[in-house]
Amino acid sequence: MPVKILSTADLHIGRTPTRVPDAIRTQSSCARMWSAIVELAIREEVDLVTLSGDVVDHANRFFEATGPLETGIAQLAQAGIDTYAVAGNHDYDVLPRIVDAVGTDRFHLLGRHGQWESVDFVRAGKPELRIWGWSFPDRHYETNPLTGWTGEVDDQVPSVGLLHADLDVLDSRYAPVSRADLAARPLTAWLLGHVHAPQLHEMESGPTLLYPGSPQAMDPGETGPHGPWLIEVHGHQQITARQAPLSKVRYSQLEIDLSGVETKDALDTCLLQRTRHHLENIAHTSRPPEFVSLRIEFTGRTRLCGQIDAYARSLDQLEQVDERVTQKVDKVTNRTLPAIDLQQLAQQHNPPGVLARTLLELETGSGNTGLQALLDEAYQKQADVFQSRSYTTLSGDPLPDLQLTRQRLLQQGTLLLDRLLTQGRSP
Ligand SMILES: [Mn+2]
Repeated sequence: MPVKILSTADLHIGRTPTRVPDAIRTQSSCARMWSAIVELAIREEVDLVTLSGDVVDHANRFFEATGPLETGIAQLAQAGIDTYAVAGNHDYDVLPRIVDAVGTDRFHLLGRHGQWESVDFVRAGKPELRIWGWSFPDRHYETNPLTGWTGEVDDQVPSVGLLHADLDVLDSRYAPVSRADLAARPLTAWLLGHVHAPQLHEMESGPTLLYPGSPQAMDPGETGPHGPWLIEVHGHQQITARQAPLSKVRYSQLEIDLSGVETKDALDTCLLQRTRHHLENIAHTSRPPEFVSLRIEFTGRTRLCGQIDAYARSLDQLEQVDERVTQKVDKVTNRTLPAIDLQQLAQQHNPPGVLARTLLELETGSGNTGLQALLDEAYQKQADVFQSRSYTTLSGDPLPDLQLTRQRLLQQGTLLLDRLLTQGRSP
């Protein structure tokens, strides 16, 4: 009989999804997701639940997280389901405290103080799965946690490793490990935490690597389906894993190419068609979310380029419903370019001609000294703004580099050219 595992990580209990309407936000809290996960584990009659770190959002969430976590742990224990967890960089301190305060002997926090530890899952007196785990001892951990591994792997018992770590980011402050490091340990699977985007790497040989990801999608960067994973271990190298997309919120990105779209009516039709189609695809899956938060990026060359920004502002009113799924536009980015033949325009000896030549030089990067001076000046002006005393309290955004400066000059220059030409056409 296979061992059935419900695997999740990065629950971040205490948080709620951002950039969604209030009603959706409160009913999609990470604490509620934990209750949904517990229900699913009981309904699916899994043998055990694994949590690969960052279960709790932050140390200051002790009281907020303790209640829901305690209730869930008790429900699982009552259903005869053991839970195995490791702490991550967010809850290295608070998870052990909560476990000490409310824990049962069916909740196992593995690898305290950064020391590898294993526990066997035993069924009918027989060990069926060995669970290894390592917990973050501190907010940061800059070395490979596998260097401290002294574990022996038993050929008779399949084993999984729980680890909160940054994969293939070698200078990470969050327990950097490489795929090769993980593959070198003869486990059946690594159930990882830290990266919020779900990732399944099924290797030709060696352990399966799974980042179950955050079960509740929490911000626009966390696109696609999110939810816990159901795993069946049939033997040492025989494992199946599928996601149960429980997240009620889905963040999405949609690129709409407006090349050839030249009138306002055509733009309306194109937008409605593409967004409806996008929603339809999500609504007609087996377990759809309730809410889709959509980011649109317009691209391509179109005569409407200069009007897209104003058009985009009206899209925050757009709400579409299909079955029981609601979709709203969160943000629109305009990367369209005007339908202008730069080569032809660059032949002219007038202001648009000068601008067209500059844009061509910016595009190809092969510039004269004038271009370099322009880039340096634009870079310096941005730097002055970023380093200005007035904005010191607004930290966060890094100073744009020369490459980004070039892109911005191109974008703004193109819009300026569009404006010059449109003015020229008007009476
Ligand atoms: Mn983390």
